[in-house]
Amino acid sequence: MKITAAEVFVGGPGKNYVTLKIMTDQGIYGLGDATLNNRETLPAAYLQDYLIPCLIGRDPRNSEDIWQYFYRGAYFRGGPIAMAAYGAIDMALWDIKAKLADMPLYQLFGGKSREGALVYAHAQGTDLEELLDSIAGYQEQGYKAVRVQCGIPGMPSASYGVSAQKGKAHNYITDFQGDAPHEEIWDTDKYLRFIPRALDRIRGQFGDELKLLHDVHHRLLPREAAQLGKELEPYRLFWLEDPTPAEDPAALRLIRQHTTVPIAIGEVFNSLWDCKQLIEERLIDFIRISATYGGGITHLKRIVDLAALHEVRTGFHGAPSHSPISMAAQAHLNAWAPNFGIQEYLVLDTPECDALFPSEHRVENGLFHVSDQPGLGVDFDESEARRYSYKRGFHPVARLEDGTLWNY
Ligand code: KDG
Ligand code: MG
Repeated sequence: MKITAAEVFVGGPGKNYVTLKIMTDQGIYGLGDATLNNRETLPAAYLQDYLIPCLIGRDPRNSEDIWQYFYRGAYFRGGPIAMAAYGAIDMALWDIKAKLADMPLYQLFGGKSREGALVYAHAQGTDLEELLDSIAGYQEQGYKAVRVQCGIPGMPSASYGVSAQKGKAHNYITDFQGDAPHEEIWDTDKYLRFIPRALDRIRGQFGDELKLLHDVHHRLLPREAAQLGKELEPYRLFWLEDPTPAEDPAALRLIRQHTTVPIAIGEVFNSLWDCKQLIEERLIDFIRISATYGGGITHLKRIVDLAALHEVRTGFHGAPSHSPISMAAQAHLNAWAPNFGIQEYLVLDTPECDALFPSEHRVENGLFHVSDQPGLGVDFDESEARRYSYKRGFHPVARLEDGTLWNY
């Protein structure tokens, strides 16, 4: 069996999805996602200029060897651009392998460990009242876990994960389009004063059963994060995400000495080597790396296995940064992983997105039910894809009130 051709498409409904399609001489094709949020053209160029030419003629069933060939063969290691490109190839090869086996992908890992995988939705409000309404809305839809992000009283601009305008839905994609990064102002003291009060209200109103998550988005110093973790303990968070910048394990050691709040980190990681120390030293409770930036299924599965050895559970990134193909790759891992924790899930199922990526994966009552179609269980409609073109976007930039650049 041989790879005969591969093509990259960039675009989508409001989002520059980077979709790879690998064709074979047996008529079976595989799909992969290389969407690197707000830097989408870079993995696309890497695929087109360097990787696809080396794929043609290879046996697509040798996904391990192909992964090693690109990873080791590049000489330079890792990085989100390269790992997103290897990740897309790897997903497409597993898609082909499972289609050849005529099985849904999770069967190749060892079958299902659960019928539905717990997901969390994103509740947000420019103020607490709006956030409470947003949480209630998700609870009514059956969600059992909700991430809660709130505008901070007195903060000069919107805080992370919150719409700039009351009553307006926050859209991570269209809000970030434009020719330069939008700038936000951040004030740690105001944030630290308000968040415990907000969690107190939320727990009081929604009771003990609803799982609550909160994303600090890398904005605190280690001592501040330790203080916040301690203050939030009575509200029994499912997790506190990215309390400090992910690349500093020593910060987490300090936080761990002061609080038992569960910690989730890893959405900015792109290799096992980024995750290894945090997992082995049990500095985190959930690993957030994604199939796209994490080099695809082959590499992500190694991380999941390492995490299982250390009682770290999965909580894969699932912002609309990634396409439904990557979500499907993660859904198959989630169905199997003995150490599955939760899956971030932002509703992507607009009619336009469904038309571009048809699939039978579905979320019901807060659980992700993986499709039983052979392969990844997602298709890609090329004629739909031709309706879309690339639009540049940027992550916002955060500054302190005096102008000092901070972590977004
Ligand atoms: O590209 C960055 C976004 O995907 C990120 O800001 C979203 O923090 C995020 C999350 O938890 O989904
Ligand atoms: Mg996050």
